[in-house]
Amino acid sequence: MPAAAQPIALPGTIWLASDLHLQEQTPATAEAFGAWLLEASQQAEHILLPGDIFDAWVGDDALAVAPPWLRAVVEAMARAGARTDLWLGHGNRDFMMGAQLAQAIGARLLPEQALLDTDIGRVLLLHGDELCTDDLAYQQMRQIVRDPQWQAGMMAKPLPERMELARQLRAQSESGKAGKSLEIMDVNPDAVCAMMRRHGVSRLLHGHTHRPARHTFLLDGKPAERWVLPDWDLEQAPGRGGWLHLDRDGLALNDLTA
Ligand SMILES: [Mn+2]
Repeated sequence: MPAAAQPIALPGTIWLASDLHLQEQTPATAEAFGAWLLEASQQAEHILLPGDIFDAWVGDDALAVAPPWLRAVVEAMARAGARTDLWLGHGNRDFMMGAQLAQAIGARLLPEQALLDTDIGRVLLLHGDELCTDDLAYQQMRQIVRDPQWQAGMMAKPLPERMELARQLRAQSESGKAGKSLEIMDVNPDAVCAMMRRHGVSRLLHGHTHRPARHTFLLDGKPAERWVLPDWDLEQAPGRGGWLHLDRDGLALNDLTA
């Protein structure tokens, strides 16, 4: 996939959510996501889901044997996709989501670095993991698993084997994170500036770091901003979660639990 694709024209209201990390053990988060999708499909012209909606995705052929919780999520996404312009992006967990899933939910796949022409001008949308350049071990693994040849080799393996591999990768990632500092797992400021320069944007939106915020700074002497999407976890009260709202009046971070 080309890194810098053509800008996508998205006039009107946009709702964005990422990092729900849905899995069998997150029924409350999945239910909240279903309710959010319904509201989003009524309020927004476009729904953008830039990655880690699922805590793991081992291939679209898993749809055929989807457990009830996953079927319910996919159906909720499909209902939203039938009403609204729906876009799905890859995270570092669900990077194997493909055309079959997109088609099943009536979505289109976002490029890895998505330039969006919105009512407030051009913005760059990423999942965000590629900006965490201080985490060398992660970036090495990212290069491997995002390689189309590696993915094709993966898809050639039987589904149960891929499920087991995903389980192992997740356990590895969890234990790997435990030994890393919080700074290493955040975005690198130089990587942010380089990415924004490369695309000629003053606004960057991303998820991944689970640190919802609006950061303002100067990029080559001009005002710039970076909006970070929140992660979701509604399994224990009060829980957390939220989304980014974009319309002609600007951007706003909305708290789901407020
Ligand atoms: Mn992520």
